[in-house]
Amino acid sequence: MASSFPEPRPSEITPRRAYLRRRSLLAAAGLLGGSRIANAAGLSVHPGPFNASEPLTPREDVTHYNNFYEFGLDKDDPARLSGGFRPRPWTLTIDGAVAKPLTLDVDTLIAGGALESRVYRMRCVEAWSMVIPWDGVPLADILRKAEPQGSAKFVAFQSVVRPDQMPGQRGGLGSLDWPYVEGLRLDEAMNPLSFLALGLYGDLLPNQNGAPLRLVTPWKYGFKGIKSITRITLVSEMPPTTWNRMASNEYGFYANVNPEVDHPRWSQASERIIGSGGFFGETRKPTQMFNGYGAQVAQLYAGMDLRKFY
Ligand SMILES: Nc1nc2c(c(=O)[nH]1)N[C@H]1C(S)=C(S)[C@@H](COP(=O)(O)O)O[C@H]1N2
Ligand SMILES: [Mo]
Repeated sequence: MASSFPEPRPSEITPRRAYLRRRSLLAAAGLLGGSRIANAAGLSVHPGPFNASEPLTPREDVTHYNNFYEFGLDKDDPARLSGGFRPRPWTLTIDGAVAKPLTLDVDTLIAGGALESRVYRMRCVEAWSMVIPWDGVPLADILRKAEPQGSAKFVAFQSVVRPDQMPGQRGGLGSLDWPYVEGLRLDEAMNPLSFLALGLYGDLLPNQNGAPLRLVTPWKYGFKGIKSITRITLVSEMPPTTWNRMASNEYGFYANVNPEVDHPRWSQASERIIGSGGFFGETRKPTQMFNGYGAQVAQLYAGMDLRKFY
């Protein structure tokens, strides 16, 4: 097993005060800022459904506490090391078991003016959580354009491979196999909650959050939310997924948030709320089944043993 993800990394167990101090040192050295320059455009969006009522995680935390191994393993690596990534122009290909294979230009999709905003809870398998305002389009709308055929049972997603722009892809041992891949069952992908995010906090998606577009499935652990997607392929068999390939006893294909099924190395019963740090440190709260989205998704798993299909 080459990589140790997601054994909570030093950046996570670092007391928050020390972490912030480290960040301000980096800022003083001019090492922060990442992609913000390229992403100044405000998006035109309309409010969508399923908005969480919890307080939003501050933008600074959403954009500086990231998992994006293509840019490094530490939480601050993606913001620090993604400034040279060029997410435009960009095309998304949809192929496989579809009547109409498509190649979409992402800027055309954004200019189409149909973006909606959604506030989703996000729960990482490492037992921390955020509440994030995304801007994007329902995944089902995009898949329907390609007209999935009867043989399509699963949806396979693939991230970009650009070792010249992604320092984490240049390392040999100790990293993942590229490209990062993920998958959903077709009915999960068509569920109204499944979302392709193109924006965050009303601006274009920053590089570190998966520019120019990434998946968001808020009832699943964060690692299902594959970033910088280039290809979506409709397939008949369950596709391989990056973390399942790394450690299948720790990360299943479904990856539904489930406080009753612990990770082999830690409890999933509660979560650390990122950005809630005050004088007494960050707050924890109990984790909810399906991250609180059971009303929307529980029927997808009726009759399945969720201890077996984790
Ligand atoms: N391509 C790619 N996608 C990825 C990852 C990654 O390393 N590479 N990390 C995943 C994990 S573990 C999490 S928790 C979320 C983090 O998304 P965020 O940084 O926008 O919060 O992205 C997911 N998508
Ligand atoms: Mo994660």
